Amino acid sequence: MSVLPHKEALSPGLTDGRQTLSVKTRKLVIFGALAAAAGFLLFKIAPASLPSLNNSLTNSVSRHSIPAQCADTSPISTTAPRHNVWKNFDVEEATAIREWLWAYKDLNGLGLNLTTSMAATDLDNSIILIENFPPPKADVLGYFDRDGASPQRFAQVVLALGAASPPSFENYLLGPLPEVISKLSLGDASIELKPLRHIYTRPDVPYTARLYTLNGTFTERFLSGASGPHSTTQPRISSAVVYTGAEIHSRILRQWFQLKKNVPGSYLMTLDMYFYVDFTSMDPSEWYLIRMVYNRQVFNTTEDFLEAYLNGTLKRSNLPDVPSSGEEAWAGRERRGHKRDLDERAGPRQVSFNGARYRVDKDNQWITWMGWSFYLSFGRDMGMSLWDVRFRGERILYEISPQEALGVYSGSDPHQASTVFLDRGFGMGIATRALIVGYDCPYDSLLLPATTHSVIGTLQQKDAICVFERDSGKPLSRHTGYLKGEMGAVKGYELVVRTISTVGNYDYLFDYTFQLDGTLEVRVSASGYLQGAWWDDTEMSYGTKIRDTYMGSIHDHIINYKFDFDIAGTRNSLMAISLENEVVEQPWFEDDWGQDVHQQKIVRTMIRNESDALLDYPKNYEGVYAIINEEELNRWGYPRGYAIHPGISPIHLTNLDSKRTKNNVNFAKHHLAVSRRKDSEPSSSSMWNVNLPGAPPVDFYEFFDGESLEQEDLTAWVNLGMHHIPRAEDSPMTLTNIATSSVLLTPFNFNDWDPAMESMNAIVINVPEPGQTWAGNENGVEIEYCLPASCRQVQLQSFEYF
Ligand SMILES: *[C@@H]1O[C@H](CO)[C@@H](O)[C@H](O)[C@H]1NC(C)=O
Ligand SMILES: *[C@@H]1O[C@H](CO)[C@@H](O)[C@H](O)[C@H]1NC(C)=O
Ligand SMILES: *[C@@H]1O[C@H](CO)[C@@H](O)[C@H](O)[C@H]1NC(C)=O
Ligand SMILES: *[C@@H]1O[C@H](CO)[C@@H](O)[C@H](O)[C@H]1NC(C)=O
Ligand SMILES: *[C@@H]1O[C@H](CO)[C@@H](O)[C@H](O)[C@H]1NC(C)=O
Ligand SMILES: [Cu+2]
Repeated sequence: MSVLPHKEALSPGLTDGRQTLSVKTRKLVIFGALAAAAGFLLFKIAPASLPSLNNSLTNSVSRHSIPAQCADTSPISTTAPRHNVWKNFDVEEATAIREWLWAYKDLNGLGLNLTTSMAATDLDNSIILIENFPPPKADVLGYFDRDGASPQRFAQVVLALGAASPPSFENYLLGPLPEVISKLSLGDASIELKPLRHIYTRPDVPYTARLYTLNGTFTERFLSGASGPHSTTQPRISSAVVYTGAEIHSRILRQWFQLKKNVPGSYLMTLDMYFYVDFTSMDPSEWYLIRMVYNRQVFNTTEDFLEAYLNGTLKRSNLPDVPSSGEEAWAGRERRGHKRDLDERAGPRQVSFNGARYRVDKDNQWITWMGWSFYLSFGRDMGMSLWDVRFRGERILYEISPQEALGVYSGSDPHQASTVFLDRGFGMGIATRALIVGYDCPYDSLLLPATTHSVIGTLQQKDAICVFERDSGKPLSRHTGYLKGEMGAVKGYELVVRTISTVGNYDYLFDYTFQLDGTLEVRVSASGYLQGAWWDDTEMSYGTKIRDTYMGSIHDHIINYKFDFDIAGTRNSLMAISLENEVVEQPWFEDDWGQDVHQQKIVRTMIRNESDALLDYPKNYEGVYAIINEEELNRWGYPRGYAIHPGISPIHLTNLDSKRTKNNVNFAKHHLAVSRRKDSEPSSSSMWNVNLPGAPPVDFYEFFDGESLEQEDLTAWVNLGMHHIPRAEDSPMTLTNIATSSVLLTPFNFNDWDPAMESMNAIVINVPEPGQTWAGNENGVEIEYCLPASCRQVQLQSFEYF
């Protein structure tokens, strides 16, 4: 292969836009040394505009030698110090557990009477969850910190008992599991299947809490087949279907439907027609329409509606928006509008020229970077969690995990005004989709898989988690100064771990960003489609019109996180640091201004009682909360601590009095809360909270029962979120720059000084002696001059979708 024909082959490709160009780039790398010259040229000119192609070629050749291929940027493998006790079961293990459950007989010789999950209806018993149950913390600390035995493992098994009477959901703990779980055998008498109730604040989970499957017969009967791939409309549901009040034994399951156009972007294109249906019966033939609403007119039956239509008394609403020609795909993602200057070029991409700077134990999903280390786990309800998060060898957090994603809507129509989504019910873990590499995460990301075993079976999502290091684009610290050692900067490198969960219309980006000074930023961002509504003038106060007949409805998002801090051990306390104003008199002030001084002061208060630990950030952020260890002091005598520092939009729920969120979203009603950490209080919500607002399986307020917070193991429950006031630019999709919220967990006298000063990727500049030139000390770290691998193309052939 000679260079010349290759160049000729390239030229036409270059004019065909980015995709052709990238393919060629990749080939060149493969062709190796002979083609390297051309490869280098191409790489250098790739971002340049086409007319100057020939000039660039000649100039580059004469100026530079050809760099070698960069070192491999794959992460360096390592071995976790302990095995990951939180990792979910693999396929073999889950299969063994499933087989055990199928074969199980109780003392009376009765089995579980299971039907295969995929084939099961509401009337059958089926497995809806098999998941690794986190071992008691004490056992894990024994194993991790005191060389104790590896904790016994248990599976959490959730069954839908539709064939039981009364039907219900039942949680079980199965175990202790054998060391090799895939060798689980029914004959092992020590293995038990026991009800798991201690993690809930009510004893039972009624069957009305179910997420039923819409039965085709039903849509045929009431919606005249207004559903299915060839229909012009499709039904969409609101949530919070069971109004229980405070009644534990409510047996009602009702839900509003709204019709939407069955075209791409249908989430935005709702129609002015609503159905209120009773789904309480487990026999779909007994489901019934309570009433329907059209153009603010209420009908008890579809026949009444039809009669009003035929006898001419029906007040018609406007015809749904008809897009003008060329605008039909307004709700899709196809590019539209003018080309912007230079936009035919690919933008910058980050390259780790010197190779990856993190290590990974893929089997244990354990990652280390710049003094940080952590394990990952993955579950059906909320997706990814982080465990045993350490900085410079010290555990900072035992667990970080999202708990719930709440969406509460308002409107002047029945659907919007009754929408409450708690996405844990749908399963944000099983809603985690393959990442679009190069878009969702940089090309050089490490991709990790996620496995869940739920009602939809075993789901192995290959590229579910990405890990990458990035340059934050600004120094973490810097100064311009003139005395020795004053001038310089530390680069702001960060390690990001990300997953994206698409729950119906919305996409949630979960980010954990580790920083060099020991700060961990936790952030959630949203994109995807708004929940659209039908626009008419009565909706003015409840959202924003985005087409002639469509609008986005106002809503709150609240995402609750669990932060199980261990600051210098598990004995921790909660400190509120606040600012107050004072007026003091000082003898040395006496002339023009008088002797009194108006200034602020720091007030440090210990919050000793759980009952006082439902907290809001102070007005104007005048203060901060910190988890501290009163017995472990830094060199200057302060208790070592970590502060919970509000980032962007650290909100709580606006509407605190809705009956639809009476007791099931109590975690959302303050900015944050701190409770005693307990194995029996693992989560602030549950997959059934959504449907049991009055008496939910987890009532968060019950965690706050007056226990002492003085030098105890503490958990902080922190909310992120957004008051989403829709705007025209939410169409077609919400933007992650504004729809974002964050909190920073940041050292607060944890150290004696800034530990990021350890960083070698830093410069010190000294003012030269007269006659000398400026020089900087960069600790010998040099950026390699090398040819990076070509961008990984978006591997759509292996893109997983279901
Ligand atoms: C087993 O479940 C089926 C429904 O799947 C039900 O019809 C049957 O009565 C159940 N059998 C027992 C013994 O409970
Ligand atoms: C819907 O319910 C009817 C009545 O119980 C049942 O016969 C039918 O099989 C169900 N259809 C689906 C798709 O589940
Ligand atoms: C609709 O049903 C309600 C409750 O059953 C009843 O009070 C009302 O009169 C009915 N309306 C009409 C128009 O039939
Ligand atoms: C038309 O039909 C509606 C709905 O059934 C009924 O309430 C109304 O009385 C009817 N009006 C006339 C004029 O027939
Ligand atoms: C916390 O406060 C409650 C209510 O004032 C009180 O009953 C309880 O004894 C206090 N707990 C402790 C540990 O002081
Ligand atoms: Cu929103």
